Amino acid sequence: MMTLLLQKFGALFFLLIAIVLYSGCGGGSAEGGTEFGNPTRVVQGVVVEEGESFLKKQTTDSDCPADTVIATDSSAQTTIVAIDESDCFFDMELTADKGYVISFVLNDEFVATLIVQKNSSSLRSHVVFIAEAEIVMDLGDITIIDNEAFPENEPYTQNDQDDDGIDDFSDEDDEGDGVSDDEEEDCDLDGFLDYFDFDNSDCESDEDEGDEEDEFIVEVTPFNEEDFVSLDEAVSVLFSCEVDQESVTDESFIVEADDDLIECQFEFTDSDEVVTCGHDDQAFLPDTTYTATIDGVTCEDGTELEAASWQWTTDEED
Ligand SMILES: [Ca+2]
Ligand SMILES: [Ca+2]
Ligand SMILES: [Ca+2]
Ligand SMILES: [Ca+2]
Repeated sequence: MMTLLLQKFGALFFLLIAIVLYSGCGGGSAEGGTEFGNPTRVVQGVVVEEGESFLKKQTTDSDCPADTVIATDSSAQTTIVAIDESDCFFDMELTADKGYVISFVLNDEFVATLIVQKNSSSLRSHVVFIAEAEIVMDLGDITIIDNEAFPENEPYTQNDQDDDGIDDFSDEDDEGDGVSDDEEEDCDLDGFLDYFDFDNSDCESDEDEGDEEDEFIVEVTPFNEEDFVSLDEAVSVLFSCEVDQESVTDESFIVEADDDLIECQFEFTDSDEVVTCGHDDQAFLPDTTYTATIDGVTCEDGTELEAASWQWTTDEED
């Protein structure tokens, strides 16, 4: 049985709990999540609305688009800091050599999740890896557009996990273990790669997995268990091989909810490694859980790709 049916409560679910817990502590900055004795690194940035710049922010007294930052690791530990309301600046100390989902909150309500680029050809990612380093990780102006937040300075350009002088954004094997980034597995497709995911409990045991020669899904968007997904968001899959376009059909790539079946318009990148289900004429239903199932897609050379299934929940209507 190769299908991964993933039922896990993801990091964003815990984010919601964190918001509830935080709202009960009456404001102020709660420090937590850094483990004693482990190296830490400071992460800083300024939250801005679309079209604003840091300079404008300093000369106007418009309100900040968020008042709180929450960093959630793969085991749902959170670190929460307040954003300075005078200049919309924050800094937070996080345990290094871990990945985090970083989210922004205003008046106890979710505003946006930080979206980053791991390299020039990756799908968008919501997991920020923080490598150990002496220097601060400076995200610069963080522009909030709808429920996504985009950093001015990409975090992966500020990491060099294997200290070889090539930053993680440019390095094709970040931690220098001989396995290229494109082949690193994320067995539950939640954006935290296996080697820094502290909760792989929903992944199949080694015996169930195929041999190492198998081709597989490298990453997906929306991520497994993502919340607040926009109603028009396309579903993209990065495969570990060039796919046979003819094997991608409404039977081998299904996107559905209990009461809704999405009619995908499939698009392929030039390299045929990324397949996208566009649905411009048919938005997702709001506040609904969708499941994508890939089963029967093959590589150009005929190799069968591992089947997988993952899910996400859409945003409420605007
Ligand atoms: Ca490197
Ligand atoms: Ca890399
Ligand atoms: Ca590697
Ligand atoms: Ca994972």
